[in-house]
Amino acid sequence: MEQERLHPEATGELSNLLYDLCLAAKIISRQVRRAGLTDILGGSGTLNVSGDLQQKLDMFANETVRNAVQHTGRVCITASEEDEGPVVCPREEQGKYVLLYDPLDGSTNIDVNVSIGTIFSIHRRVTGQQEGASELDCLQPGYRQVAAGYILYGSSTMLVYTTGQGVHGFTLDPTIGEFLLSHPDIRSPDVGKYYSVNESHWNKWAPGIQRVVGAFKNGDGGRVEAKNARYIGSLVADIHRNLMSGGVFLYPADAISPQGKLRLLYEAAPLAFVVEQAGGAATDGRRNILDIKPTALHQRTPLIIGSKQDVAFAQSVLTGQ
Ligand code: AFP
Repeated sequence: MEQERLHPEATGELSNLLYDLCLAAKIISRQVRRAGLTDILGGSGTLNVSGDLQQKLDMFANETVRNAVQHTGRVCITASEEDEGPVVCPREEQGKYVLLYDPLDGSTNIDVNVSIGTIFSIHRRVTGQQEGASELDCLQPGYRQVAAGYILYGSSTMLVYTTGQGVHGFTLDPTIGEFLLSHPDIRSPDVGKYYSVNESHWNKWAPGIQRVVGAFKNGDGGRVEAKNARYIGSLVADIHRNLMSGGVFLYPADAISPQGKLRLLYEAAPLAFVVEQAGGAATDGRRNILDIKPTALHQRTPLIIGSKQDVAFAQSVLTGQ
């Protein structure tokens, strides 16, 4: 609301959309906190469009986010990592925003009580009222996002978001059921103390990536100091830790996945917007993640993201500069 006041032209719709997402986050958080007590752990028996086994909580979160925004008149279309195609809102209810989201990232960690998260990305629609919303609204480069963020279901539940005016963190106070501003204006250190990567893929990486990860591990003749390793396997949790403490996260391409594993629209672009707004950077090895023009909803991208100087070092090695 404070930031909305900086924009006299603002109608309040974006703030209300963020409130809708907060409501979804509270419902998902409640369910995550009770997982294990209720029959909601485990696989649902279905695969998502990327071939991953869908967990029951994945599907619950997917529906919860969509239901929270679909009939509000603020959104015209939604697309989720868990659905094959976009879901267009009823024509008479189509609003001016587009919501892309990963409802529950890190689903292999659900059953073992490790932090998981929801990621969201908001664009302004590009289609007109006449033609109606379509996939075109979803296929926009990351630099056009009007807001992005994540909800982390960790030791506490946190909402971290940006609208392009810095990054702000809110912690859910379960006693009053509200997100309270706990981390205003989050800044990421320029050089990180952690590197986060799944090193079991080492033998499948190209020599450039091996050199980058080797440098983060052992140091590189004064260009990079050796770092400590931390890898949770839940992107939101790994990014959040590195954002707060300084660090670099890598999910590179490898011989089996030439585009890496992570999705551009639901994971890489929104997190890149957050991390850049906190003073960090994100690249696919050659290009700024926010400059990539998507051609498919479920497009994947290699991702190196985090403290600015560490990301710059990785990119300089990978581009041979
Ligand atoms: P799931 O949602 O299928 O668990 O994938 C999580 C994820 O997309 C991301 O959150 C992690 O950083 C990454 O995959 C972990 O992948 P690896 O298991 O290959 O390290």
